[in-house]
Amino acid sequence: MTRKKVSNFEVTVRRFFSVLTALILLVSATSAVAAPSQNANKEAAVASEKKNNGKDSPNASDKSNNGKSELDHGNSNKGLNGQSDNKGNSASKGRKKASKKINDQRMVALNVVLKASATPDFFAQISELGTVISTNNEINSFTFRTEFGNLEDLRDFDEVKSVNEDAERRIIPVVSQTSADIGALTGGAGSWNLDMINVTEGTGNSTTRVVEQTGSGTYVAVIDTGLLKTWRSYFDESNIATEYGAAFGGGGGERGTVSRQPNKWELDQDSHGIHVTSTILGFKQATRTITGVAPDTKVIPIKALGQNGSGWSSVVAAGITYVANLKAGPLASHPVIINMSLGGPTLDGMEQEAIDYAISVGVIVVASAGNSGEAGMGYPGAYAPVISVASAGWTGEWSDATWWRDSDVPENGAANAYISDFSSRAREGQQLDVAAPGSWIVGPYQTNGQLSWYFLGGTSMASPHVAGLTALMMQKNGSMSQNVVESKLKNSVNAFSTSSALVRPYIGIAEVSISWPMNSTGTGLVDAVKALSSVSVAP
Ligand SMILES: [Ca+2]
Ligand SMILES: [Ca+2]
Ligand SMILES: [Ca+2]
Repeated sequence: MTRKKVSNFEVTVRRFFSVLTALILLVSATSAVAAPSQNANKEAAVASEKKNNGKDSPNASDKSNNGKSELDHGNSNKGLNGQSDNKGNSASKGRKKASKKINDQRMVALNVVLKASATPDFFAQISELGTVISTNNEINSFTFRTEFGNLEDLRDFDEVKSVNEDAERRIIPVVSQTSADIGALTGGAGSWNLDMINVTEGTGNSTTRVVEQTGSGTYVAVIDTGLLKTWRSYFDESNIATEYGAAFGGGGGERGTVSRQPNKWELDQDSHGIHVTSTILGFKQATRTITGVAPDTKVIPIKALGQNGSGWSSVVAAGITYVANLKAGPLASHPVIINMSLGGPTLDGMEQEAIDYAISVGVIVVASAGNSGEAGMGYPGAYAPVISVASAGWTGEWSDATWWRDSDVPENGAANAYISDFSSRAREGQQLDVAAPGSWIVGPYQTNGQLSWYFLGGTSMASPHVAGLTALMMQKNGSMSQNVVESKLKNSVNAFSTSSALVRPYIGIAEVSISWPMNSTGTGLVDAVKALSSVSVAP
């Protein structure tokens, strides 16, 4: 018996505190704010509050146990009752309950991370509290359906490293969706964004690359909404690693078990995942090919979010673990990068554990900062080991008569760049690493089932620039670890020397002043030429 003893009084007090926490969570969940946007947008609402982070989140520094031994599946099954809930359980009947009006009996899904594989005795004990509904053996974790009030009881077990509610995750919303008019992007266009980070050079239609690498031999797993079933109209089949495409569903309190859904990765109906993918690979538009950051990489489409772009951290963790297993197995000799243009207001211990596992086997993890502005970053982007990306724009995007597409972005570092007003600022305890273009990024986006292309904004669009750049760096030297890549990216940026700029919101509209604080830029705007020069060729 390794369970810590606590007095009934302490349990009651703790439960009461948990109930207060639950109320705070409920209040903040209903007070979503509209993200500031450059333009009116159908999807601008973002739940931006940080919900009770310190309370339910595991201590990021509590990484003392490195054991990766497997959760004992057989024993865990033996010790569990297999019921969908514990309403009739004798153990729970005997527990002191708080009053119903404060609802600590709410059935929830808790993500539990263990310090190592646990004993049958442990599972026998927790079977009195609820039911294991999913396991993630690689990271010694499971999702447990139980009453919210049992969270502290679980945390009291010595075997438990962290426990928190399964956390909401969703795509980082599009905040400046606008024109579908890309007709003048003629002849294999590279848009301004690739010139700004020095992947291409020249006028708006240039595909002239100024970096040698193209991502050949690398894989980028895009954990997102998956791809539209029309994806072959936008990408060459050779660029999509169909053999590794995967979808994961379920999660959360109401649906429970995380499940693998084999072919659903190419049945997305949201378009977010395909747009993110297009920044990495480039894409076809009619007879044209618009170039991408890493046009020869292979994208592994991972659908971990539902058709409305929302999901759960346990499902994202399953996707991360799946990619890590690919890197530990069939893709051992290839660089593997994860892009996550998604997030939520709290860090989840299971997702954190999955990220740590992925990094430990050599995967490089990149995520968007979030679109919540001053309300702060989302998770997993704000989790320090992750490479997090803010959204930048170019002050030359619009003139009083036309837009950039015939222009050559000047080679003046970040002097004509600005940080998008929606881009999440790093609050205390959050780490924002770099900025990349995230405003007016063109790519496939279907709103009516027909092939179509849109200019979108969001840190969702910024993150794949850095994931693609990471693929170029890893092509040059695939032996680099996460912290080496992060450090090289952060140290090769063009820093922002100003904190405000005049930006024209659209053609013919008067310039407005946009300013940004120091905690919104990371170290600065990524630069592919400088980042790649900082990488030595693998011996
Ligand atoms: Ca340039
Ligand atoms: Ca970081
Ligand atoms: Ca240029």
